[in-house]
Amino acid sequence: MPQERPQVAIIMGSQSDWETMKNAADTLDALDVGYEARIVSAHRTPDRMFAFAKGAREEGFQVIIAGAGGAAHLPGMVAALTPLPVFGVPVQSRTMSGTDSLYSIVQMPAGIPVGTLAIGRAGAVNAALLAAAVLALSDPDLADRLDEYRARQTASVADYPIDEAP
Ligand code: RP5
Repeated sequence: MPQERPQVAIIMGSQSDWETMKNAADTLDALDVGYEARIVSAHRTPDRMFAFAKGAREEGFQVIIAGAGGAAHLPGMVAALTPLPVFGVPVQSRTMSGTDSLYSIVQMPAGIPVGTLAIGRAGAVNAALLAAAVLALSDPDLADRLDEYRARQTASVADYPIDEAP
């Protein structure tokens, strides 16, 4: 049954994060999962972040994917303000290759979890797949689509490597 409201919120600290976070959006598109993408900065728009996080459940979101880079406080702060599951994506920063982002997101204190993914594109794709897996627990059609996604992925892997054009 089509969902009236997007179930997943994809939030990011800056427009510059979209190149990475678009991979989460593309993955949710491939699974036909509704989402809304917004820029919500913990540092530059703290009031917007607070309002989003406090209202996310009432807005109908069920899972939040939060990407940020550098001093990446967004996923943890949002997780502190909402009971919804939050998956954090460390965006690859220019100066420290995303290790700063990763450490900022992953070391949450006990009691406020952020499911932290890999740095960059892989993390964004996998955050979307985890979000879909959570939703699939109560959505058998989505569970089927996830199975098909995995099957397509498996079928796309060649048995032998080939020389690629330079
Ligand atoms: C963080 O600062 C954002 O998540 C972004 O990854 C980083 C740099 O932001 P810009 O200076 O590119 O806007 O808040």
